Amino acid sequence: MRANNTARALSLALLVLVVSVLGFVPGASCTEVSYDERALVIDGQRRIILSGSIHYPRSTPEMWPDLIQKAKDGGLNTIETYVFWNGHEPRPRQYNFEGNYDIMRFFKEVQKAGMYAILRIGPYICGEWNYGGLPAWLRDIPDMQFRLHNEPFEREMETFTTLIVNKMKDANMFAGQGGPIILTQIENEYGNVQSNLPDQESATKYIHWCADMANKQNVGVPWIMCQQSNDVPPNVIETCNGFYCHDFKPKGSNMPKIWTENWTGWFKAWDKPDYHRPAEDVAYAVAMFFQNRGSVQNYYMYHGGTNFGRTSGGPYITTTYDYDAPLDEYGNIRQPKYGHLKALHTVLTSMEKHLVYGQQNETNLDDKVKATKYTLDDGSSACFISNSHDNKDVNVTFEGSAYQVPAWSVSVLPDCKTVAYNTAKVKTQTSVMVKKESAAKGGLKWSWLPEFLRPSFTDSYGSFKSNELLEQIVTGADESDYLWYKTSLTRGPKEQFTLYVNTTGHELYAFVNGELAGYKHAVNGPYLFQFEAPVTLKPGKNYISLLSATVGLKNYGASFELMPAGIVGGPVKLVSAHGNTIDLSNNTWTYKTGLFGEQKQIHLDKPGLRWSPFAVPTNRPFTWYKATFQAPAGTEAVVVDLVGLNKGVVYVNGHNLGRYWPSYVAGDMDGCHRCDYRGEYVTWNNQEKCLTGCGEVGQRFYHVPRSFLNAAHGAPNTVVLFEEAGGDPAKVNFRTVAVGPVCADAEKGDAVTLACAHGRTISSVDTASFGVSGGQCGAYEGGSGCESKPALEAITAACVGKKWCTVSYTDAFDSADCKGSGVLTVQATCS
Ligand SMILES: *[C@@H]1O[C@H](CO)[C@@H](O)[C@H](O)[C@H]1NC(C)=O
Ligand SMILES: *[C@@H]1O[C@H](CO)[C@@H](O)[C@H](O)[C@H]1NC(C)=O
Ligand SMILES: *[C@@H]1O[C@H](CO)[C@@H](O)[C@H](O)[C@H]1NC(C)=O
Ligand SMILES: *[C@@H]1O[C@H](CO)[C@@H](O)[C@H](O)[C@H]1NC(C)=O
Ligand SMILES: CC(=O)N[C@H]1CO[C@H](CO)[C@@H](O)[C@@H]1O
Repeated sequence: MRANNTARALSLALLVLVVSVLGFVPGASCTEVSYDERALVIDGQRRIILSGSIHYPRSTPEMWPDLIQKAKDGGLNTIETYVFWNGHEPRPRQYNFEGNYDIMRFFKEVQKAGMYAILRIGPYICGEWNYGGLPAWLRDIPDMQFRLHNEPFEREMETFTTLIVNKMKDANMFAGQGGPIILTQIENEYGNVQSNLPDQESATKYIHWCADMANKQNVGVPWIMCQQSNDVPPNVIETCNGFYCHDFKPKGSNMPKIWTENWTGWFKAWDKPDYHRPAEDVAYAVAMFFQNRGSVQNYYMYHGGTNFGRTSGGPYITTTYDYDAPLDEYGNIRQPKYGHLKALHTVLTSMEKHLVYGQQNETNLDDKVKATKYTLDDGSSACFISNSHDNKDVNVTFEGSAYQVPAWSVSVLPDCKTVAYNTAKVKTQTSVMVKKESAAKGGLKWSWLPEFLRPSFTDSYGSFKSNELLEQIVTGADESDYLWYKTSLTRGPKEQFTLYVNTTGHELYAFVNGELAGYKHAVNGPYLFQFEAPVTLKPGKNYISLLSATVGLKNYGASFELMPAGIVGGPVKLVSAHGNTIDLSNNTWTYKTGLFGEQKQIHLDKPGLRWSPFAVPTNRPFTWYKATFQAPAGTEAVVVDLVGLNKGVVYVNGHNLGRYWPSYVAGDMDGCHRCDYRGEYVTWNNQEKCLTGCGEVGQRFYHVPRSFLNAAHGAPNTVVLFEEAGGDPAKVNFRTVAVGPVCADAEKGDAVTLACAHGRTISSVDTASFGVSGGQCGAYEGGSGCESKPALEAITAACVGKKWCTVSYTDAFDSADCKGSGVLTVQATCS
């Protein structure tokens, strides 16, 4: 790449523009942010940005400082988050900036940690978040068209965007004001859907309006648009999302290469196993990005967290949003991913000047092996050698030295001589997290309360009536998962029918004269299904009561917001054995949003409710359960194990932990039976790999943040369950999440470092072997015949009883039988 004078002049002009538009005088603490074709320019210096996504509503304010500090300790300099419109404005102009929606507090924590921040306003965010972050009440506004050029949508979007920007300005959060925010985003992944939208002209106008509206906000830092692909407005920087972004080039000259979403793993759905993206592959993608002139990189997610309450999107996204991120759902360090990336960040940071100022020279060593050298004016240089073959290790000669580069890996040479890091060589321990039993023996003592359904079995109690079957999102404004559709019909003699209900999902319960006739949910895919059940009608008046339940609204796709939920249009039919059909679709239907228990706020356990400790039922649909428990001692994360339950919602001390659905078992997929980090990682088209949990309960454990608990000794804590479909709470209990087995691989000369967490110590060293024959950490299968007795003894002596230990792998560990066997594998147990 040759130095380009025009580009330099342009970037200078841009800098001047940024400063003058800002309108306030930069003081000592103020930071100027602009960009050029190489990087963001912060206070006159090109910088590399190593950023991680932490979504504030997916954790608690009490967790934020620890999560942010762990990100900083992991070698990041920036925290990124979306802004969650429907969480902040649940009803028009009624705002929520409390608790885990206290966005200002979150940004102040980032600032306190001395990190930069990226503010992705959207306000459409996708994010596996309910309705992509857009408030459902927008649908009630006449002539509203989402994400197209129309006054109602643009007005609401501008009102919310301005509100957030002004809050940030008032708190001096933008870099030019001395705050942490260096980049801001408007819209999100519009390029993925734009060409499928119904009105192309309107779409173009809209996306350009977005850019202009954003620029009008005078935030003093650049605006980005991620995944805009085509039709990129000139006044924003286009950025890339994906598993790999090294081949990405932003449209428009003089723009740096920014990766807004490097997917560290993948989200989970109730019917899917757990996704894992190997640490080697994430590191490979990041190293490739920086090798190929990337300079701003964000991990999506660095901490995934939890979809508390009714926030999960989908439909069918689980309550856990762990994402296989470097920090797990509970905020624990996930090893080896966290440590392996930290080591990469350390070496990349040491090369920062070379990466953003160095002259780049690429040498192709073969079609998929490339050496890249960044040389500074002072003659110093930093190098990468990448091997993109997915199964061929190579030996290459570069500048007179020989290097072995494993398949699908990048070697990083900060001095162009010594390999300081290879993405395929994981030197960090693997920590296997275990769920420790902690509840009192004998289990929890439950009492119960039936959901008050009787009024739902009439056709009078309701909010309004209509002669058609209405869509649920519009009708209920997404105030509850539940919508009742009720009607009645008068019959002569007793007669058998089959009841058919066509619905757009997501779950349907059908009652006839107060008896549950059956229930059904859509299987993943299109959410349309037909419910069918035999029913008996009696002489006189018969009541048909249909309860439709949503499990998170769609968050992605062209016109996703118009994807209906509920019994839209039906038909709802009764068909007799003789084929006589009674079509109820145009009957008078009475509507009621929500359940009585929700209205009465049973989850708050207010006095006056008649909880019964007697004859606690099992497999009884529409039942509330309550128990008290002691908070588990210590600081380890707490989870509630809901095995045995069916589907519903769980609350602790009034906090909604999210929807639960342990009766949903993850399907079997080929990806559960193969895991090679080499080769492209994708999560679609049956190309998945490294999945776990096939055939197991989709989500069994639900996070109970410590701040939701009353920790004082003897203080009661209350768990309330709303079991919708009928389950057994007998096995429900509380557990803590702790490091169990830890394992490490080392080559001669490496130090083996093992560490527990939360004050636990190493209780035993179980394996020290040159090559294990199979299994994985926690369950290595021995029998390779290459156990090293000296290694086992030395590591046992150094580690047992310690919170952490380091032992060097020297010649002394070589065993007679397995001389020169190379990699030593060690397994120990924390307890
Ligand atoms: C780039 O590297 C190649 C191979 O090492 C070398 O022949 C060439 O002179 C270098 N080019 C520049 C501009 O440094
Ligand atoms: C690379 O070189 C090493 C050391 O000389 C040798 O053991 C190995 O087999 C070579 N690998 C390949 C793929 O040629
Ligand atoms: C109702 O669902 C059934 C079964 O999927 C389907 O065959 C039928 O066409 C649907 N009826 C309407 C009107 O959509
Ligand atoms: C219900 O009403 C709609 C709209 O008036 C009409 O198109 C439809 O045919 C009616 N269905 C039945 C079963 O009468
Ligand atoms: C750059 C990149 O990998 N983009 C991918 C993002 O994800 C979509 C699917 O959701 C792919 O189609 C893109 O190729």
